[in-house]
Amino acid sequence: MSETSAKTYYVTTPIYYVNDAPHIGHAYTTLACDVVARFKRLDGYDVKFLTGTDEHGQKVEKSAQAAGVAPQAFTDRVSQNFRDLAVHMGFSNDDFIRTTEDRHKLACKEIWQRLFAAGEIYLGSYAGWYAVRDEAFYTEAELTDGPQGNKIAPSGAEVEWVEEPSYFFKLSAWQDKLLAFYDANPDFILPKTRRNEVISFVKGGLQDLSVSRTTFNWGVPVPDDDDHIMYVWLDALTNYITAVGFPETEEGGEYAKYWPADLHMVGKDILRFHAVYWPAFLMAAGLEPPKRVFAHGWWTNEGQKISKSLGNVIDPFDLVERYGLDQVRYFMLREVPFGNDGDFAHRAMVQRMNGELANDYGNLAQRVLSMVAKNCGGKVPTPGDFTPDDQALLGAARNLLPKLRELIDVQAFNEALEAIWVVIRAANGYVDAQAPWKLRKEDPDRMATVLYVLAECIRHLALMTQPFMPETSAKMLDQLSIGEEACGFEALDAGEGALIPGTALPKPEGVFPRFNEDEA
Ligand code: ME8
Repeated sequence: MSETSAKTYYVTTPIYYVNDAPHIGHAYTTLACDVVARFKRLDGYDVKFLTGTDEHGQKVEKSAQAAGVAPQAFTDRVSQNFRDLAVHMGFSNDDFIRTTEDRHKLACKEIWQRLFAAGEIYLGSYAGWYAVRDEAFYTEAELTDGPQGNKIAPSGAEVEWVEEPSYFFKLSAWQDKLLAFYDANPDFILPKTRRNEVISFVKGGLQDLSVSRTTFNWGVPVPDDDDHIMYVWLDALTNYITAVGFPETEEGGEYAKYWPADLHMVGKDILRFHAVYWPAFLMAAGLEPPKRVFAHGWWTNEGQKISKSLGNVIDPFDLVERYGLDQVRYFMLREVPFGNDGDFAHRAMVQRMNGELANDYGNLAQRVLSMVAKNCGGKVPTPGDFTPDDQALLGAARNLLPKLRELIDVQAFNEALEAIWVVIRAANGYVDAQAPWKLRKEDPDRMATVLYVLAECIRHLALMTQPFMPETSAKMLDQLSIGEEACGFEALDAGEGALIPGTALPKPEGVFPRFNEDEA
């Protein structure tokens, strides 16, 4: 493994505000990262997959006050809900960071000191608009008038006027360097439309950014000035380097191994922080910016914007309970081109669950494995020579991996699933065309070959659906008597992992139940 262990991959989710219970947006962002992390691990990479919670700032402090609890006790409680979500959704994160941890405060102090020492931070005073919900500063020009004559941020959040002493980061000085950086790294921001938005925002001119607050104290104190706490976004973004051991950057440590991160996955609403502020902070502190920021879209619920006031927030725990874990994982990544907004509709969920999962994929496996159980003594059949049709199907299955690699590397999950489904549909067409049930009497040797080809095709499919649907793929692989040691993508290569004729197989069982409206 020495050749493959050199390949590393670091993927991160945003760290979630603990003002609220986990919702579909959180589950979605982390799911996308989970699929990438699982894919890369199966493909031989040494992966670090990070998620966690953003626990400082005014928004969290206010939520704690509303709950009548001290902020630390409040964050302890809510942070746990996010850990529970990770378990519930089968997320395979390697670390879970909380910004209230000592390791993180240490990293924040260090990045501050580096910025200060480099002359990138100066003391001044801030007078302007602030939205607590977004934890963001807005210029007058960005605001619109709300229904009561109040000012509203582009996100719809309420803003308040703030005047206080503040440290500033010299963001204005980074405009040209950021534009040069985007230019030199055309895939730094994906999708492309988002990249264009960021570039025009930066071209429009950058103002220095307020990076400390004095009117509350739930945050990391500014080194050498206790009156200030660090702006929650500078604190929060730093989590990505805390988790790889910053300020320890020595050879042999995690920072040297994993930084710069390969992928920061974020929602479209927080792209500016990740694609403008974060690379500027890092470059100003003499550190390397990440390689990619991908901004995904937002979900609506049955066509309606999701909001607490509308009472239509989607609870991921309920979804899994209702439809099944892998079904939900599949739906979320299949339903929309990743990057676009999507709608969570019950009808669409059931259609995919019954059509693509139960009928196309589940039925293929169930039909083939039942025929093997009945007609081949429950053992992997022994194939004869392969016909061009056999070779075409096997070839299609074997050619999938390079395609998936390319698609996963640009976070095109729905296209990756479509590529897998092209092979599933081809396999179903092959079953119908070859009609192995007829061959049983007419030509049992040919039947054995056909069933072998199909079982081998299903092995490929089950291996490649693992990142998306780990539980059901594992069940399918069990039914093919594939041990854990043969579940990595290297088993797809040279044919060494191919099914061995004569291997006893367990009794087949369906793995994708249909959703039955009446029973539900
Ligand atoms: O922004 N559909 O935390 P957060 C899809 N703490 N995604 C959605 C969504 C929806 N309806 N609603 C929200 C923060 N999201 C900061 C991050 S990182 C250094 C700090 C997504 O708890 C949203 O786009 O508000 C964001 O990526 C995440 O869920 C919510 O993050």
